Amino acid sequence: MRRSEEIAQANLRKAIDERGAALGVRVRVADAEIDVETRARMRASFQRGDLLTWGYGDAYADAAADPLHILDRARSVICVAIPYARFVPSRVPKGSGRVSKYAWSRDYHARVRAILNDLAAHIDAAADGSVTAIACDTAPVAERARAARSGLAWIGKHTNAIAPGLGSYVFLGEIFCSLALAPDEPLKKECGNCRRCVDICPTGALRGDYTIDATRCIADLTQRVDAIPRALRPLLGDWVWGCDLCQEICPPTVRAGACGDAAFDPLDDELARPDLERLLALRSGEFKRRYRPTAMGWRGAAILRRNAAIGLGNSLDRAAIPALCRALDEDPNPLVRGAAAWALGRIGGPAASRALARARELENDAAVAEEIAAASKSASLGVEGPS
Ligand code: B12
Ligand code: SF4
Ligand code: SF4
Repeated sequence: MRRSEEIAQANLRKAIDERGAALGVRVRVADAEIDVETRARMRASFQRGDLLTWGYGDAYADAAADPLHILDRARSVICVAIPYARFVPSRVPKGSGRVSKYAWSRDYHARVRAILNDLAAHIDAAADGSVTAIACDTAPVAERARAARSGLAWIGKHTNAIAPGLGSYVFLGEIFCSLALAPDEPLKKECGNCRRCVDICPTGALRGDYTIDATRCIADLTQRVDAIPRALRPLLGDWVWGCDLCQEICPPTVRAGACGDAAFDPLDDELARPDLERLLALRSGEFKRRYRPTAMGWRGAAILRRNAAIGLGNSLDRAAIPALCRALDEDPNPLVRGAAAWALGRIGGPAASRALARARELENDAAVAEEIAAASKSASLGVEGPS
């Protein structure tokens, strides 16, 4: 490389770092080579069925490991970490559900894309032409692995990317660039003997070898648009969207504290700790106003009502029975009626049994009728019965 090119690149890098710092994000640079190790790890994961609900296969792994899939002239990848940890609202009312930190603010994609576009515009302006393409989340990019390659973060046993000093509550985004910027060095860090995330995961999704069976992860289960497997429902506890347990316990993330951007504050208290009965009765007006602007709005109102029913069942609180009966009798969506039946079966007792017997006479949907039959058995055994 000529001396003048070296100086131009060093100046560009300085400008990227300065702009990143002004935006409150961390930036590192990776090469744009095919990541052969990641391709192999992803293929193995998909073959095991770890990402079954996502329909990923070899073709996705090949694309995700190859930056040329996003920008055919790519020679470097500028990896960006955007911290989002904010304080958990102090008010935790009885009967409320839990929402992952990533989902209670305005949908993060908008903020992340605005940051990436801003940085990319600076790079294009410095290069005097269009040399960039951005990606965040939805494109086939192995974002964690590329972040690790750039030295932005290292990958923990919970499979999240951990940025030194910021922890794992960081969103990732990339700017693919046709200029060959000098890459940064990967970090030499790993979890050692720590297994806190593995031990706390309620569903056993984490294997402890830096892989996950995502079909058991609560983040995946609460997004499912088909019925959540019955055996896993009790393990959801009160999570109604996503799950943070494996990160809440992770030492580097705990040490980092609430270092996130204020754009990721809960839009309101209700979003961070939704009242489960109110969520179970969610209708389209409130959904559009309160939930659709957030990541919780991705799958529609009925999925949130379904998740609220499961949370109420897991509360084992008989005070929830009237609300669950209403949902079982009146909710237009079979998934919600099925989950309400399951919740009544889980809480159990005479009132729940009577409601299930009544609903059995009236229900026309075969899948819901099957849920009611299974729930009736549990209900008659009371709260100590099987789930
Ligand atoms: C599908 C998906 C999910 C699925 C599957 C998650 C999973 N672990 O694969 C579900 C719905 C479960 C999910 C959950 C969450 N997700 Co998600 N998800 C994605 C998405 C769209 C694709 C991920 C993917 O391809 N998975 C397949 C696996 C095999 O690949 P991978 O995890 O990306 O990378 C692995 C390999 O590269 C391999 N690897 C490669 N090289 C090396 C080298 C070494 C040394 C090691 C050890 C491993 C390794 O290990 C990596 C880690 O498992 C990405 C966005 C994207 N395009 O990348 C966001 C993304 C991974 N999700 C994100 C977030 C925030 C979450 C949640 C925290 C949200 C929540 N709280 O509910 C949880 C975390 C749960 C968890 N423990 O993983 C962030 C993660 C940020 C971060 N700091 O890591 C991403 C990057 C979105 C973004 N742009 O910010 N997610
Ligand atoms: S997000 Fe929750 S369910 Fe998923 S791996 Fe972490 S602790 Fe387990
Ligand atoms: S909790 Fe421990 S094992 Fe899990 S990712 Fe964090 S440091 Fe690694």
